[in-house]
Amino acid sequence: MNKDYITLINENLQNLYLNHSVSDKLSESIKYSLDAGGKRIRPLLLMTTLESMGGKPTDAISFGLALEMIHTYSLIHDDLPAMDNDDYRRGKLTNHKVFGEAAAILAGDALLTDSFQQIIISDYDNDIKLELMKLLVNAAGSNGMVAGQMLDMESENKRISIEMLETIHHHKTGDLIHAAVYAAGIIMKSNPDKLKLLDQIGRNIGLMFQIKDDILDVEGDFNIIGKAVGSDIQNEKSTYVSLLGLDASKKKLEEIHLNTIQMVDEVAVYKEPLLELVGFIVNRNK
Ligand code: GRG
Repeated sequence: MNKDYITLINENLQNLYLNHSVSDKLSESIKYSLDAGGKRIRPLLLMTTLESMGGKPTDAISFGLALEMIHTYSLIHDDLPAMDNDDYRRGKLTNHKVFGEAAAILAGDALLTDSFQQIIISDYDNDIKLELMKLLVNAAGSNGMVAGQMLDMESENKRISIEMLETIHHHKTGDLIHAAVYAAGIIMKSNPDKLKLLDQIGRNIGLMFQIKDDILDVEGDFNIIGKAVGSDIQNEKSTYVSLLGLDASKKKLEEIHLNTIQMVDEVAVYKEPLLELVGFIVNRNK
């Protein structure tokens, strides 16, 4: 995992709301969550995929910021009392616990809306901007993350099939992660064969990310992951672990990892950076 990339992403995120003065409370609420210690997996994935494809990692910044802004909004809203009702996120009080529910809703609304501004003001060619917009709208909206969240809420306290679980995570977590990987191909104007491989790699990484998240909910340490452990079991949520068992979940994770390594091998000019990041996602402890 490239620490310089994380520093660059953090610097850019910190500069976003420096001169916003229409509402200090809104800016403070947004900055609190943007700067709360996220791993920056989505922009990192984009920068690293670009590097592995022989592109310029800094070309990732604008779209990477947009992804992290949408991701941050989704976490703020997910923690609200009407949704998961969580008090802690990344080891800190959740946004609504500090700023109140209304401000937390508005901080999420603002982050979502402002994310598109990052693409509009970027240096990408207009045709690339349009493709990136389409990708982001599909990944985040009513056919993407929001739909996945809805299905997830509807399936609470129910035993669902493994197919339904995959559909939920394909959208709820997978679509944004997929967009991070696929965007590298759009930015580099890759040919259809490479785009197809990036599409599959992005899907695999999204799936691995979620399986690992479910495993961490059972095996993780609160002091490291910064949120309650065992919450899925307590909320009677269907997860890979509850449907397949811990060992089968780990095996599935390993299989998808091996398949991903093969595809990265095929598409990358320098495979090491992307393989290292994928390894981090599979082996992370938070
Ligand atoms: C509220 C519209 C709306 C959507 C919420 C993604 C999501 C949809 C909710 C998050 C619920 C959750 C904890 C899902 C598990 C996978 C996941 C997205 C974990 C958090 O992502 P990380 O690990 O977070 O990248 P950090 O804190 O590192 O940024």
